[in-house]
Amino acid sequence: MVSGLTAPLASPAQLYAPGSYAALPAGSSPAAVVAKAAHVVPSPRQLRWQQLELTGFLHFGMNTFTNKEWGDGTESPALFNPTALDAGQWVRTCKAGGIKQVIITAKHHDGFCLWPSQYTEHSVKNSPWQGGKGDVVREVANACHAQGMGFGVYLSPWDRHSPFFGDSAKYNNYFVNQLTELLTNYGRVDEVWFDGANGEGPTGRKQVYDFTRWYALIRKLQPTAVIAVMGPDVRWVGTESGYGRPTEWSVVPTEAQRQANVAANSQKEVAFAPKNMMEDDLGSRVKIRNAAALVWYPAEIDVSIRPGWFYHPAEDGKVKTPAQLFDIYTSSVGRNGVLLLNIPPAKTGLIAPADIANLKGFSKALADTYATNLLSGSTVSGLGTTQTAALLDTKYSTYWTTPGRDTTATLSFALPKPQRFDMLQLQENITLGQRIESFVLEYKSGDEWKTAATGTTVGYKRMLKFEPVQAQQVRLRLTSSRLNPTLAAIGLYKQAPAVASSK
Ligand code: FUL
Repeated sequence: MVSGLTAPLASPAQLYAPGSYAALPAGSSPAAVVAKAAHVVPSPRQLRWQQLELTGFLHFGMNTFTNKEWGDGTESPALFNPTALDAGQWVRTCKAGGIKQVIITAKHHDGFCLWPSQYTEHSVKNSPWQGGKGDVVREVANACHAQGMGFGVYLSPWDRHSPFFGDSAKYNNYFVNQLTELLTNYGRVDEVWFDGANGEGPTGRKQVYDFTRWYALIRKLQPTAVIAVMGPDVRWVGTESGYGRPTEWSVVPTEAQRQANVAANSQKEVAFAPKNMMEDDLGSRVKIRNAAALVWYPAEIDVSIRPGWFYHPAEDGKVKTPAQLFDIYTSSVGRNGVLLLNIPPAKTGLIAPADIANLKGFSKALADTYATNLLSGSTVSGLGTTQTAALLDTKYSTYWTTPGRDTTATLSFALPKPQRFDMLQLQENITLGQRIESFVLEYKSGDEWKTAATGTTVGYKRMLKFEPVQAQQVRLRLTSSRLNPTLAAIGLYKQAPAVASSK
């Protein structure tokens, strides 16, 4: 295995932006470790990615035609023949659902390439689709660029077709050639997704991936792209359920980037059983205390709108409902993560009606829920509340913080009139780091302050749902923070009736 990122990298400067990595000298005191952690910040590419919030996955390829989840690489290119492929429809559907960037499976584990790679015959160029002249990657890239959407590529390291796989040097060259095609021929690429899955098993061919070389190539050809999962910029959350961790730190020990660990926890068989990557948290004080170094490595939560990653006609009745999607959204984006929602096009080359309808219902529920911040117009008071206007001004760049060295604070809100609400949303200004460790939302009922919700981390965005309460006086108590807490936004909302739940 190639050395993980805890071992000295050949060229860390290529991988880490200033400020997104901090070495911890041996013997650092717990307080020194916490202070360092509080100052680690996202790179510009990570910040851009985090602010997308909702991204889309398009699993489409040979498996769509064989009705499988994993192909073995022996499938004939003749099977790939969508009759009405329209990448414009894929991207429009995603955009209407609030998605800001899509990733296409340019090559899945079966090795079949959705673009006419000059380095293999196993591609669309030998399929009947468009007489072998088609290029799915180009159609998706063009549609994204035309519609103002981000564009990303999934390129499976595990390749069950390539004769080079297992002949490490040859395969790494093959992979670099394919990456070069994808990163030079299709305009701007915003995310490169390397899957950790490998089902070869002990009797299979053993391939040593040259990650250092791949990363350097990406940094050179597409410096603004984030490298996800088996990569240094974006961390796989560790589940395919859509539900992130309630306590989610974006600053974690560099050990979390070790590719061997990611691979060990990734899918080994078609049916996925998550292993131990879903530890309660990866970056609390206890978890970082003995780290050699810390890095900004935020969580991406991938989940499919259907049971499978690829389209199967038998799953048309099992598309996640708007209420399920909303619950996933509040438990992924609302837990300091980016949601990567898979919407697999069907064999025709179009996204199926059920997926379109449910996505529409979901985005309508989002718009309805967020139409009104019930704290708008409130009078804000409390200790150290000099820039409270920033809390409600809907601008992310402006923020409130405490004076001096205060790491706790209470912000009180007197609403213009009593309101009924069942969801809290908070945002830290992560350009200054992730700092908040615990908070409580309280409301006044008669003469008594009652607890509506309690939480740990906030990060870029935190949502908490609770039983509906009615109140005119509310307060947020920030009870622990690694450094002066910052808040770019606070909101109270009433969930749209179509999706309301109280988790
Ligand atoms: C997994 C793969 O094995 C699945 O087929 C799918 O692509 C998912 C997103 O990642 O590891």
